[in-house]
Amino acid sequence: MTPKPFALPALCAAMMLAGVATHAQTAAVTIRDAWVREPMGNRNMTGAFVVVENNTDKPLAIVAASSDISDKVELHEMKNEGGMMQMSPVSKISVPAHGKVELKPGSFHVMLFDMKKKVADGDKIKLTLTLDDGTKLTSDAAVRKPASQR
Ligand SMILES: [Cu+2]
Repeated sequence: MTPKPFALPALCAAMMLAGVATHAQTAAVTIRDAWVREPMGNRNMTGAFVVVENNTDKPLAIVAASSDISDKVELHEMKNEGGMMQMSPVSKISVPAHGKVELKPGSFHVMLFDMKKKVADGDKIKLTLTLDDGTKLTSDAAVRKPASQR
């Protein structure tokens, strides 16, 4: 029995279509490189950082964050005010259409307060961000000691 010569191209086309559809669905908004700063000394609060990419045509915003390790999680911004680094809560963090926002030390970040247990370099916690359109993005965030503290 020899396969029908036209069977293979038809299958390929079907697989390509399926591939494109799946890709478009999963890539609308992505979250990556989540990490948490190892708390300094005996403090039970710290910052969490992540990159959020918006591949859609409409601007989005991060409006809330939550974590399995803390019931008090805030969105923060760190700014240089009169030579002093000050951080303050913000109600949202914009993610431009076809753009990204990088939550990083010295800039926007997620603040975890009253952490339920001590975490150290190598641990993992769950970090969930909620967008203004209702999307929830969850990621495992690795606890790391920043290079400057090693
Ligand atoms: Cu903060």
